[in-house]
Amino acid sequence: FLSNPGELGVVAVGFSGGQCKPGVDAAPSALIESGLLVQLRDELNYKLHGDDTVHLYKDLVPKDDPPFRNMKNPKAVSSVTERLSEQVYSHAKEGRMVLTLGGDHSIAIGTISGTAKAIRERLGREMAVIWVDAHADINTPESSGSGNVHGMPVSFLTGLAKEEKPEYFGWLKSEHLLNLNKLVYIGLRDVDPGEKKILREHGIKSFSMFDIDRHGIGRVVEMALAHIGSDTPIHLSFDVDALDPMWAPSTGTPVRGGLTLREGDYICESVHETGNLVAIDLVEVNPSLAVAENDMGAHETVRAGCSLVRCALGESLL
Ligand code: EXY
Ligand code: MN
Ligand code: MN
Ligand code: MN
Repeated sequence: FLSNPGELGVVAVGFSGGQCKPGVDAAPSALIESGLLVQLRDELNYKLHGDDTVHLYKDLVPKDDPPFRNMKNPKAVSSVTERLSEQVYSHAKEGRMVLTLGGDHSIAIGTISGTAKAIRERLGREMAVIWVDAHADINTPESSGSGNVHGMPVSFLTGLAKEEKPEYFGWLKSEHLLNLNKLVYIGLRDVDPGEKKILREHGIKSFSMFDIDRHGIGRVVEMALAHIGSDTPIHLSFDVDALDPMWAPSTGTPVRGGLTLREGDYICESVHETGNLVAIDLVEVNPSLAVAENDMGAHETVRAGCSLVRCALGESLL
């Protein structure tokens, strides 16, 4: 194992500034209230580190935060992810597996940069990222049509998007960055034209829903892990919208034709089985987006999110 068995750093990030719909900041509390951390402690026998408070980072969100290079809430997202990067780094540096409960997917700028830096220092290695999502989240500020930073984290993390000013992600240094050939996508089905161009030009490894239909989830995960190589530390960043809205309707940008819950769980189980998992993010659960009055969407989505996390942390091991 590349992290100390049974030691888990938990960071709960109640942040929604990477997109425009309120409610995704309430996800960590909803996941925790539904019993996730208690299950990890009592059933999966993890020793949990870190406070059980949900971080809202209110002190880091400026009153005045006008768009910069087309990005919305740029200072807020930059300073929250900078703080989060340090939190994740300090867990990973101690050899703990790190679980981050988001929040929208912009927070991955913080989590992945923090893990990447700690793994470089602790193991002298470059880590890989498995990005499970309906979307590629690799727009640059200039290619983005929405200006929402949750559609851009991968471009900042790989150095495709660069900015010198520290208050606009200039705090990201080379030790925080992810190598483009250590990135693998699974579940893509809504990728912007500009993003397709980036994926193509850089030869980024991606498995879309088309590939999953063609080969089956078992073969796709096998190919994804083969691309990464055995013995490489893995950060799993799981956007709940990778799942079909049938399983996870309460999310900001649902796209039909996605993974079944079982396929999502299988990805998580397989990554756990490698023994190389060093960090996991669960993002984009938005309990306030119910589809109809009284519907069970939020409850089902929270339940699906808990299942993914438990599978990544070894629940299914016999
Ligand atoms: N590609 C679109 C954009 O850049 O706005 C949609 C991004 C949705 C991102 C969600 C969280 O994965
Ligand atoms: Mn995403
Ligand atoms: Mn997504
Ligand atoms: Mn689209």
